[in-house]
Amino acid sequence: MHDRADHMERLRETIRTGMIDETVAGVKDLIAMGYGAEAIMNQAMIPAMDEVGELFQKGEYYLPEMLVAGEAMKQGLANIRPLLVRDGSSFQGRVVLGTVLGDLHDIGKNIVAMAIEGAGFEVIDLGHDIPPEGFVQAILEHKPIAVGLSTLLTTTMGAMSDTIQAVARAGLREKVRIMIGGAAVQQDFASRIGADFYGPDSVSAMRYVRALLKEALRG
Ligand code: B1M
Repeated sequence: MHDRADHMERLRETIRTGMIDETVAGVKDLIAMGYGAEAIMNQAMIPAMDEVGELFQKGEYYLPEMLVAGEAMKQGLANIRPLLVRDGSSFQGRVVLGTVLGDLHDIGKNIVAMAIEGAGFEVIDLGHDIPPEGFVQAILEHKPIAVGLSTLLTTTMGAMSDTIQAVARAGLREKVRIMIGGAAVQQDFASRIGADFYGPDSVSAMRYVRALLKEALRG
């Protein structure tokens, strides 16, 4: 019989080694044991991704291992989603999210989307590898309260700046707030490229859009 800590450790291991079915079963077990979404993500799932990143950096993992671990993570998260996302009946406003051009990483962005949806917002998730014009089009079409850009690669940080400039060129900069996040970026970069907000994690991003909504309702 395993105790609770063993279940967390086991989930970390199944994600790290890309065992998809076992990951889904592990997430379900932890939910049945009464763990909340944040505990499961913060104690097992996100640390597993960090371990995968370290193994890749050390040359012990190659792209295929990172890929299957990422897939296990995504399938596990799909089972966490119902805990975080309400039925949408308390619609509060719309937020556009996407990972910028050249970057295929979308797990962190998906977690941010779940947190924001969970707070009652409608999220228009554009996906990954989104060119600046894709964000501009989405702002015109959906008129969101905020746009969120995510990136994990240092090589695609420039695409964030390009996107903000494209939004400004389209005459939309005053109409929408832009937040950025993802492991490659920090506050000083956000300030430098003229983003309105840098979110280190999903909760801060969710709090920011909530604060924006309060401001809009007051305004
Ligand atoms: Co890639 N990868 N990867 N990868 N990968 C990293 C990012 C890397 C750090 C690994 C390493 O070397 N240690 C490294 C980047 C180095 C760098 O640029 N400094 C790297 C590399 C090099 C690459 C490739 C270039 C490898 C290659 O081809 N040689 C390649 C790039 C492909 C491309 O995008 N063009 C590549 C590919 C991949 C996979 C496709 C195999 C897979 C992605 C699967 C997927 O996303 N669907 C993958 C994975 C899984 C990783 C690691 C292991 C895990 C990423 C992850 O999901 N983290 C990663 C190592 C690591 O991060 N430790 C790595 C968990 C996630 C919850 O965290 O995304 O940071 P994160 O999100 C957080 C916060 O940052 C924040 O909230 C989230 C929740 O707390 N946040 C926001 C994120 N977006 C936000 C937006 C906001 C606010 C907050 O507002 C809008």
